[in-house]
Amino acid sequence: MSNKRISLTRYLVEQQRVDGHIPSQLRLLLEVVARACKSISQAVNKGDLGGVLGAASTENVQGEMQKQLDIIANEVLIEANEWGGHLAAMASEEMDSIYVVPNRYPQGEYLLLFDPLDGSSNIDVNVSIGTIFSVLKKPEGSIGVSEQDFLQRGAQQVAAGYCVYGPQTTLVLTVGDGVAMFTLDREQGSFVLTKENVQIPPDTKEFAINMSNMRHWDAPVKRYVDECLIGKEGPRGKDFNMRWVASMVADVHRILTRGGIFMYPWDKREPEKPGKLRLMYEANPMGWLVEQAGGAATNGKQRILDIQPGKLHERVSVILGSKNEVERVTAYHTGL
Ligand code: AHM
Ligand code: MG
Repeated sequence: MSNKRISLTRYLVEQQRVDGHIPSQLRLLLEVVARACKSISQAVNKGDLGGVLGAASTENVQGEMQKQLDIIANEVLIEANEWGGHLAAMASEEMDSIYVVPNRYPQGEYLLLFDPLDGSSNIDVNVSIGTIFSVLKKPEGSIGVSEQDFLQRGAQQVAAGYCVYGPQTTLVLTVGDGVAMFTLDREQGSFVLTKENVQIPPDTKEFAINMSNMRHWDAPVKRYVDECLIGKEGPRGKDFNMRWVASMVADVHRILTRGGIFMYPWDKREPEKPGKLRLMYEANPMGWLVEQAGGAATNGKQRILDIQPGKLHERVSVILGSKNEVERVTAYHTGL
């Protein structure tokens, strides 16, 4: 990368103009999402000073208690995005059904899905959290907009990303041409390109999984983790390290930065649930980012991005990160 500072705006304009990767409506959408993330970042930074910590007295559609910041972040994203004319509708972890852009505003061609504040259990303890988003195109010829329009495979995403609120606020983005990272310069108030062409090394010695669920796992996941734990003396012939932030954004950010494997697999606690994480606004955007950086993402049996969603808040088992490790865990499931 050259020494000159490239802002997110400039990066997107160049993607639009030089490379033809993004139409102007999509560029506007991404700028608006970035602006919303800046404002969420400010609320996160204020913490107790802004009175934003602690629980709200509501539950979301998944039956999880909401935190005040979950609700604030959701509102910030909706308010920022509803009036610009780039969207037809939005969907969020924190809303039961889709939010159609009110008819006082122009309707756009895109659909935006988000987990407004991922890692909710880390909000009050000052550990990294983030926003995850996925962008789809409204299917051609559909009249009005319905939940059905959202039910597209992850492979059909036109943009995806996340913003991690940690020691730095970093926005990570793909429009299908690799992965770029932008760090928030708080003095200037703008996101500045700090990494391009992000690549995940194919091999790793670091795994991320909630080990307290071990007794509930299925045999293939147990086998993989057991082999990591045996280390040098076992079939892997090397020692492994473990990291688990419990914010998917932070765990995936580490993997995009230095490699690793992240798993939130199906387990026996609630066997009818395919997993904990949500397909459309957690696994799909993260899966595409990881693939765009040379990694892989599966549910143990198939590529995440090939799964046809049956409903908006569908859950999925997630195994993603360094390609050779993800392929190994997947092979333990499929027997191939
Ligand atoms: P959330 O969207 O309600 O925050 O839940 C998703 C989070 C992920 O960020 C993280 O990987 C996982 O849940 C943590 O789960 P656990 O509490 O089992 O460690
Ligand atoms: Mg989440």
